[in-house]
Amino acid sequence: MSSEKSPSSASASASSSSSYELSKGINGLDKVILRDPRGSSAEVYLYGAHVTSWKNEQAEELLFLSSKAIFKPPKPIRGGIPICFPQFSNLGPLDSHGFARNRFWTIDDSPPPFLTNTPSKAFVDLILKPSEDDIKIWPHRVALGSGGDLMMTSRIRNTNIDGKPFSFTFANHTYFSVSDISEVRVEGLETLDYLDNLQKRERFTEQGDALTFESEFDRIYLSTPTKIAILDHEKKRTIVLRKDGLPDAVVWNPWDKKAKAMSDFGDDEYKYMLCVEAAAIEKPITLKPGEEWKGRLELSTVPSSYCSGQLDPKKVIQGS
Ligand code: TA6
Repeated sequence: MSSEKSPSSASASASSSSSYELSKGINGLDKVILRDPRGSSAEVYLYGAHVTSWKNEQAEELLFLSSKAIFKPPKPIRGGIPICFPQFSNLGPLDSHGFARNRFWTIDDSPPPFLTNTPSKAFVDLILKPSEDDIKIWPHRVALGSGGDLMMTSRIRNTNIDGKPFSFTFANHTYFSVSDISEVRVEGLETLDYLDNLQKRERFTEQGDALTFESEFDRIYLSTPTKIAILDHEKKRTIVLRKDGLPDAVVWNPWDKKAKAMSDFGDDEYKYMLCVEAAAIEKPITLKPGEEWKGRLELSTVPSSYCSGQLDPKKVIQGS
């Protein structure tokens, strides 16, 4: 963690049902801390509505945050869960990955009603106030489930009054902490088509079984199952991603050369992280005025006795 001004904190409970702690993080940036009585926790910076920490009941960190991460706008924070919106990567006129990750969000004390109940009190609603040229609202809820699961629900509503539709792409660009990248397997993406960002986004079909990593990896998997698993036997842990409204999944590891080229990333840190990103990329989402989109990501951990092969799409689809 970079050695800048130390944090301070105060507890707050905005809307009657949620409780969280408001605190000063690195460089005095505002952050929210969510705690579950059983010990799990999460931290969200208002800068970028950026989750920078998710810990299980044993207080083990499950997300990767670079030791060189820069907590100074307009630089996005390297690690945790940046939100790529309203544009993924360079798929449009905006800066790479859009502006949501380097804007200041605010805590929304009166969020629009959530249709689904949030199973715990530990949640916070964040909203990106529209700037002069945007008249859309983006309520975003980060919640910590009673089992330590992390849930993120993003909603985009087009409130345009001039009848104009609004299109966007989206990703929860999650950096997971792994014991050793060369020992990790990703399940649930076998046999799927993907766009290879290392080959001008040419389209290929995934062979083999689970994904393993031995060099730079940057792919957009298309129309994936709703469940994907990251198996880390050394940590005796499997992280399960469940996603809704986010049909695609990006898998990224910069490996050594790209790692050296990134000033806010340690040269060796590629060995201890893997990005698996729930996303909507291949088919941009278009909202007519008054329409709303919702994307949901739920992260949970299971002991790695969970046997491999359970998430092979063929098996998942056959429901065996
Ligand atoms: O999600 C994968 C990716 O698009 C890679 O191509 C790589 O650029 C990565 O995101 C990081 O992007 P950033 O703009 O945060 O440096």
